[in-house]
Amino acid sequence: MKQRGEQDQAQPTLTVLSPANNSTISGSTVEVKLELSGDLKGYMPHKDPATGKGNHIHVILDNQPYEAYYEINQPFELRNVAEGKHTLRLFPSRPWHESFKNNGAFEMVTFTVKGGGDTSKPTTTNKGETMASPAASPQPSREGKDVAKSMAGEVSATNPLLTYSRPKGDYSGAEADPLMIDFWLSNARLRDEGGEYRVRYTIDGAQTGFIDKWGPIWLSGWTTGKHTVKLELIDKNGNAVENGGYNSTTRDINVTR
Ligand SMILES: [Cu+2]
Repeated sequence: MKQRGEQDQAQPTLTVLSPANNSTISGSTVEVKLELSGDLKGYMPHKDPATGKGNHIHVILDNQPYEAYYEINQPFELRNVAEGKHTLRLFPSRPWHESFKNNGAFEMVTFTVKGGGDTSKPTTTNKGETMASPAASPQPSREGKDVAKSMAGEVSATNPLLTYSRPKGDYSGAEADPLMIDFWLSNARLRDEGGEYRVRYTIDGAQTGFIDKWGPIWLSGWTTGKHTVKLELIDKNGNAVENGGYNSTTRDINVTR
């Protein structure tokens, strides 16, 4: 903590240079380029090679689990993106994956991919004859991810929007106890902060609780094995708030010892 200085009190402002909002991208590789400004207090994404940890940006294609982007002076490649309309949601995060929640930290852009698909497979004619071989592999030094197939939801950038961040994936040992639940909230205030909304979490389809103040919560007592975590945005009448399907998200996680 001493080494980190004041950076956890930073107020980073994120700007998406690429893909531009409402742009069209040719081909299935989408280059993400970002700029950080504002009151950074020394905050800068970077992975420490020794520990494999560090500040990073959470990059969310459509409503898939986020990818971590560490070296923002180089582009991050989303590879094998399907043809069609997509959203990208991004926000800076600390080494322990807790997001910055100040104004300006969150960005959402919508873009369209033309000629996307599975470029690892050769292009073939309708008779199955190979026309072209797969392109050369991307430079291994470039950060990026082969993404799963997904499309954008019919999402409004001005309506209440809940963006699921953590937990996701695999946790082992001390990492799994406790586990942090963290999310981004746009265009909505929670009940204990002068608003009318609540975030409902449901663990394994059964154990339910509410978050009424925007911040991470930590839950203990995870048994070894698979679990589901669902986050939903709930209005004052107790109903789920719809926004392109993004306001109700379930992730599978796996806890090992
Ligand atoms: Cu993270």
